[in-house]
Amino acid sequence: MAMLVFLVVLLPAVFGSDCKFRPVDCSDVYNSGQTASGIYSIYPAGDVPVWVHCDMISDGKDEDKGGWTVIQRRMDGSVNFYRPWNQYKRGFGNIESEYWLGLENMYQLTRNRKYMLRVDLEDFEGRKGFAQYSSFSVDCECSGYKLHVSGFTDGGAGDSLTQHNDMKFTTFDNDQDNDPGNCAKQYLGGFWYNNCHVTNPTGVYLWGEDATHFAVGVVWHTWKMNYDVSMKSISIKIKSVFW
Ligand SMILES: [Ca+2]
Repeated sequence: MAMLVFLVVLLPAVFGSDCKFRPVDCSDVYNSGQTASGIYSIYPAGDVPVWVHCDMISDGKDEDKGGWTVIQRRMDGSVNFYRPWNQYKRGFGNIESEYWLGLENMYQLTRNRKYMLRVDLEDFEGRKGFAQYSSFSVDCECSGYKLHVSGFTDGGAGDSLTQHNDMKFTTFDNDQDNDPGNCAKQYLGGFWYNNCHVTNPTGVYLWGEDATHFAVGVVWHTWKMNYDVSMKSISIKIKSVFW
């Protein structure tokens, strides 16, 4: 009897009212036995499906493998990231190549579960580095989608994100940064700009080093120590943790 009550109470929460499996994030996908990297639909807010790339193979410690929900990816310059607030809010791009998951989805995910974050980087010489953070969350739109990130672990790329902790999100049409001007307009992206940045993941896709316009590229400054160097690829991913 106890087991029956348990099933009746729990199953609708896990599978939804129509008994369809609704993973909240890629950890749920991974834990359901789907352990191949690729495109899956997740339900960050419980009802509306969102397509996302799940990274099931990011290396590191065993407990860090699998179940990473990719929230941003650059790899070939195929998508323009200089976009207005509403698009950063909802998400944009091509799920098979470059995309931004959307601030509202990030908020919905991180309001209900605790997440860690990992940034995987590759330069045009084929070198790789990463940075990992034990805690990541995004506040509601009513708080400017403020970023909370902490607990840095170095994977060779250094810490370019902690300086953006507690910043609100800024786009060219919504200036919430600490600069007298608009950092999104100056550096041609949309980000949790401070005054203004040490990383610019949504900047202009440049093919390596280019000093034509200062710091507008896909910069991760603590790795290259050079604002003119743009990454070949960057993948920012989050994974729910339980403690
Ligand atoms: Ca400003």
